[in-house]
Amino acid sequence: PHIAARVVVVGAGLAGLSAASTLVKAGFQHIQVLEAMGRPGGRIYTTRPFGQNVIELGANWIHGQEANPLFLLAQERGLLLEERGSASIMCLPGSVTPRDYFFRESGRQLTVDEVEQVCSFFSGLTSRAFGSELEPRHSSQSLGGYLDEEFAQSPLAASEDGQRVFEWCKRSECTDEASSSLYEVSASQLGHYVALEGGFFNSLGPGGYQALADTLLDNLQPGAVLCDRPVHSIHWGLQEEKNHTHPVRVLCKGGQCFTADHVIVTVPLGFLKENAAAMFEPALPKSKADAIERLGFGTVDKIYLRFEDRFWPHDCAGIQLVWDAGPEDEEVYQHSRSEGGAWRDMWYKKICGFDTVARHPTVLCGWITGREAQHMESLEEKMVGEVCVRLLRSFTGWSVPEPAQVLMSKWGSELFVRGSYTYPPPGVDAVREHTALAAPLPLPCEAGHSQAKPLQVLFAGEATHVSFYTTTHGAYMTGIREAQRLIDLYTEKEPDSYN
Ligand code: 6YU
Repeated sequence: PHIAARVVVVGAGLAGLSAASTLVKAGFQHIQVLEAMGRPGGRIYTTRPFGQNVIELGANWIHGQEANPLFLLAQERGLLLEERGSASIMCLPGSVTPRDYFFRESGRQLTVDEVEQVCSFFSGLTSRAFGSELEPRHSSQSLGGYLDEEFAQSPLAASEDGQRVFEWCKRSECTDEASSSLYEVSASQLGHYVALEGGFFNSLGPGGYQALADTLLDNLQPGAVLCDRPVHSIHWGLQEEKNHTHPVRVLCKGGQCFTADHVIVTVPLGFLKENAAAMFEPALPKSKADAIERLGFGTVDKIYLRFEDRFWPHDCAGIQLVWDAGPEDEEVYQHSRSEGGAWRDMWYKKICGFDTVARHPTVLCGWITGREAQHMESLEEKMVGEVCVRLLRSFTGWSVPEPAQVLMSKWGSELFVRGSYTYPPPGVDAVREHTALAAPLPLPCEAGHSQAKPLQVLFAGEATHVSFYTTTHGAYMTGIREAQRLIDLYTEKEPDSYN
């Protein structure tokens, strides 16, 4: 069918591109994607700063295989890495191997046994949270509070090394949760996140994540995606009797104006937190404004260091930093909260460690999260590189050369993103808030009052998925979900459930 309705999609990340491509395939003739940045992809950001092999500044992996449509798409297009052994693996408590070298601040290397025992105990605890197997007394606790309480009862807590490795586990888990601290994440709400079966770290081939975004772009007409078009405001509920031919008008910063029957908004939650109040006319309903405020959106950054030569042993997959008193140590955390900005001077203590990088034999990738990551973004790359080298030298005692190149992501300062991904803070009903964020406007109760046209403003994006938030497949599925609402509207099909 040829469907003449005009649809504007705001944002050309995975959600926006999957929405646009699904609509085009269903016969929609007038699709315009407006992207604020100079490139499509959003939080997929594949670059080549160190030669021809890719470096991912945003998403790296496809999480899970079974029932993961993005994994299937990548497989169908031959975009997956063929040799699984050559993928980059991020060192998380659940994926520690003997090839991960853990060092104490004193320069002493910890034994594999010591590290593995604590990490596997830690992963058991987080699995219970993700599996909704927490006891009722943990239901209002933060993830950090729950973990501390359980760890205190374990014999592993008797050893000082055990305590310090446990702190590393919490710091490292912050990269999964994109949070400043696990004391700011709800323990019980994590149970709503669904981890798909199959490898957690499925890697893409030589074209990286951008190759996957390109398969969606290929379905669109030339000119369907306009970059450098930041949307300034969205005016909806416009009525024909007042001479409006379409119910929605989308205004870009440069003054360009697009009229539409429907707009699909896929901007990140971080952008909404900062701009939603001024962006919509009429203003968003309270349920949506509350969801934007209540859900958390934190920063995860990567620091890439390229050296002329490799200085670490061949069997070493990464170097992990175990502090005597790091920022996820509860006392340090509470103290730094009461002391205001004291954590700024020690931002580098939030770096979990440095992992090796696939296809880049002389590159290390450091991980840092939260307010400390945001602070790092304000520093010069050269200075960040110097701090990293100082840490590597003092923890390992190895002779570490100056890096030839330093490159870091800046997701917290990126005006059109303002962070990395979504997490549920303590006390928040995550399912309710993700659902409220996803609800199209006008809401059914409002539509009943007037003769308002349906589905004027729709919402997609990672943060609008109840169980796959934080992920690329979640973002991808929400784009299809919103496109499907419109397809059903024009093909008069009984709508399915849109979850
Ligand atoms: C994944 C991974 N991965 C690392 C890092 C980051 C993220 N994720 P987009 O932002 O893409 O698009 C919106 C567009 O809108 C954007 O282009 C804007 O410029 C534009 N825009 C904004 N304002 C506008 C305006 N006014 N006008 C016009 N346009 C405007 N996900 O699956 N695997 O390895 C990682 C990682 C550093 C930053 C990730 C990963 C998250 C994904 O990147 C992200 O969800 C999607 O790309 C978002 O797509 P989108 O379309 O919604 O928005 C709790 C718990 C769970 C347990 N954890 C599970 C694993 C969590 C992930 N873990 C690892 C993360 C890594 C390493």
